[in-house]
Amino acid sequence: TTRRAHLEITGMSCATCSGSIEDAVGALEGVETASANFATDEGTVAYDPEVVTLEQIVDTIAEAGFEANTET
Ligand code: 9UX
Repeated sequence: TTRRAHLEITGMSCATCSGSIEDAVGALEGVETASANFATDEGTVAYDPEVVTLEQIVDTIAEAGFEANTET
Protein backbone atom coordinates (compact mmCIF):
# COMPACT_ATOMS: atom_id res chain seq x y z
CA THR A 1 0.00 0.00 0.00
CA THR A 2 1.32 3.42 -0.91
CA ARG A 3 1.29 6.06 1.75
CA ARG A 4 1.54 9.76 1.01
CA ALA A 5 3.10 12.21 3.41
CA HIS A 6 3.27 15.95 3.38
CA LEU A 7 6.43 17.58 4.65
CA GLU A 8 7.37 21.07 5.61
CA ILE A 9 10.97 21.66 4.55
CA THR A 10 13.04 24.61 5.66
CA GLY A 11 16.24 25.83 4.04
CA MET A 12 15.40 25.54 0.38
CA SER A 13 16.16 28.72 -1.52
CA CYS A 14 16.24 27.72 -5.17
CA ALA A 15 15.09 25.09 -7.62
CA THR A 16 18.43 23.30 -7.33
CA CYS A 17 17.78 22.83 -3.62
CA SER A 18 14.39 21.27 -4.18
CA GLY A 19 15.80 19.20 -7.05
CA SER A 20 18.53 17.76 -4.86
CA ILE A 21 15.93 16.73 -2.29
CA GLU A 22 13.82 15.11 -4.98
CA ASP A 23 16.86 13.22 -6.27
CA ALA A 24 18.04 12.06 -2.83
CA VAL A 25 14.62 11.00 -1.57
CA GLY A 26 13.62 9.56 -4.93
CA ALA A 27 16.69 7.32 -4.88
CA LEU A 28 15.58 5.62 -1.67
CA GLU A 29 14.30 2.08 -1.98
CA GLY A 30 10.54 2.12 -1.44
CA VAL A 31 9.98 5.72 -2.49
CA GLU A 32 7.65 5.97 -5.44
CA THR A 33 7.51 9.71 -6.02
CA ALA A 34 9.14 12.66 -4.29
CA SER A 35 8.53 16.32 -4.97
CA ALA A 36 9.70 19.46 -3.26
CA ASN A 37 8.79 23.09 -3.84
CA PHE A 38 11.31 25.70 -2.69
CA ALA A 39 8.77 28.51 -3.11
CA THR A 40 6.29 27.03 -0.66
CA ASP A 41 8.69 25.12 1.65
CA GLU A 42 6.65 22.00 1.05
CA GLY A 43 7.33 18.51 -0.10
CA THR A 44 5.30 15.42 -0.78
CA VAL A 45 6.42 11.85 -0.90
CA ALA A 46 4.67 8.65 -1.88
CA TYR A 47 6.27 5.57 -0.40
CA ASP A 48 5.75 2.01 0.70
CA PRO A 49 5.93 2.01 4.52
CA GLU A 50 6.87 -1.66 4.50
CA VAL A 51 10.09 -0.77 2.68
CA VAL A 52 11.05 2.68 3.90
CA THR A 53 10.01 4.75 6.89
CA LEU A 54 9.14 8.41 7.05
CA GLU A 55 11.98 8.77 9.54
CA GLN A 56 14.46 7.51 6.94
CA ILE A 57 13.04 9.99 4.44
CA VAL A 58 13.40 12.86 6.91
CA ASP A 59 16.97 11.72 7.71
CA THR A 60 17.83 11.67 4.01
CA ILE A 61 16.58 15.23 3.64
CA ALA A 62 18.69 16.22 6.66
CA GLU A 63 21.77 14.65 5.06
CA ALA A 64 21.07 16.77 1.99
CA GLY A 65 21.24 19.82 4.26
CA PHE A 66 17.60 20.65 4.87
CA GLU A 67 15.26 20.28 7.77
CA ALA A 68 12.00 18.46 7.20
CA ASN A 69 9.05 18.24 9.54
CA THR A 70 6.00 16.14 9.08
CA GLU A 71 2.83 18.18 9.03
CA THR A 72 0.02 17.08 11.23
MO1 9UX B 1 22.14 27.18 -4.46
MO2 9UX B 1 19.62 26.36 -3.56
O1 9UX B 1 23.66 26.87 -3.41
O2 9UX B 1 20.34 26.45 -1.88
S1 9UX B 1 21.25 25.07 -4.40
S2 9UX B 1 20.41 28.38 -3.40
